Amino acid sequence: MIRDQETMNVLLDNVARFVRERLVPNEERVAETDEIPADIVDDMKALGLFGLTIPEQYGGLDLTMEEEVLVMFELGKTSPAFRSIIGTTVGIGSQGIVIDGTDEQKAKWLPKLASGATIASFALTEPESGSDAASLKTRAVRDGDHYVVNGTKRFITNAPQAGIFTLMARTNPDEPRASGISAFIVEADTPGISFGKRDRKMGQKGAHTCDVIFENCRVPAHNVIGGKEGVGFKTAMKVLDKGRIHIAAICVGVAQRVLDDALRYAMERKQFGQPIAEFQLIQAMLADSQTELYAARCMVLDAARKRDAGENVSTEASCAKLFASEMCGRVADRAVQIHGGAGYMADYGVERFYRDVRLFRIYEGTSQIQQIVIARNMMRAAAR
Ligand code: COS
Repeated sequence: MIRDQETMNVLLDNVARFVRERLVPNEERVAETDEIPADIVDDMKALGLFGLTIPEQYGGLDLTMEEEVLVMFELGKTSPAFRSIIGTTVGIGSQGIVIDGTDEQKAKWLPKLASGATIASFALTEPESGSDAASLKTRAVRDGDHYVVNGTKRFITNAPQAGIFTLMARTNPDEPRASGISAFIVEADTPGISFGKRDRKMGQKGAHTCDVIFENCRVPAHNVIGGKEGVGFKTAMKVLDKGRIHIAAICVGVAQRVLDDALRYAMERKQFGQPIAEFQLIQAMLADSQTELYAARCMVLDAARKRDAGENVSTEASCAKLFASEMCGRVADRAVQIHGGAGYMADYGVERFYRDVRLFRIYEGTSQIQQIVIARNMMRAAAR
């Protein structure tokens, strides 16, 4: 749902210009330094990018899902690390509070997230609990008006920058699966929290992940999201349903960027006396990429509109994330191929995207987890 087309056009123009003029020229610098310059982060705050999905009453833009994916189509047209620095605050780090938080929790945290003053991060994955998220072992034991948290969270995006974590921990040890899990808001400077070394990654330089270690960390009981124990896994799944549509939209944006670059290269690069774009085997790669990109864009928009209409989009979110992330991988692979030898060389940038997009098929649920979610939902619907 688009609430006001004119306002939306202004926002999309602003984001597109920001990507073109501020982010694209800094891609190599970010890749080399593994840091997003502070002045760029400040500009992102000024543009309101941290508050895209925070309700207006708390200072955000309160974008609908359709509006959010349209913005991500634009923001995707540059290195994914730029999206990543706002991504957890716009998405998985904040949405637990937005969807299931109490009024007090919203009033306390959302304004700081909307302005970008505080970065939110999502702490679900553990050393022994990845795809099987319900098996997580981090414990939160009630002690008076606090919980004492012990455990380790792994590969946590933006953990080094985070001001708060949406933490999933087990409050009921007698329930080894989902119903024993609660969601918490945990301030990053709470005593008992420490951080592992920054992970060294295949790509997405400038986006940082690390372990977050909780040792007898005392979290106020009123920080249980929604004030209710035992429903934290459901909160996490609701957050991921939304997050998966967001990631699928980013995949569309990045694929568009690399395809644009490949097309430009194919039209400029001459071999056998003519631009290589004139050769049908190159055209096949361009056309297949365009077709798949179009399909992914349609899927993302449809899933977003259905979510805006209040429908359960667990299946559509997984379908969109599965298809768009796999599509993006294929498009990046073809873009390298179209560039030939230049595609393998760092100076042309396309190999960097090839490495960057590999993550899309893994985080916020691997392609195989999306397949499981889709098939299970199909079987449940058929059984009803
Ligand atoms: N929305 C709301 N509730 C949901 C839900 C959703 N999308 N999906 C599941 N639930 C509920 C279920 O209804 C069930 O509740 P009841 O017991 O009351 O019926 C509960 O959550 C447990 O669900 P389920 O039994 O399906 O859980 P499983 O352990 O079988 O696993 C998967 C579910 C595999 C889908 C989940 O673990 C998953 O998504 N794993 C990937 C994790 C991931 O994406 N990690 C990335 C980290 S963030 S970068």
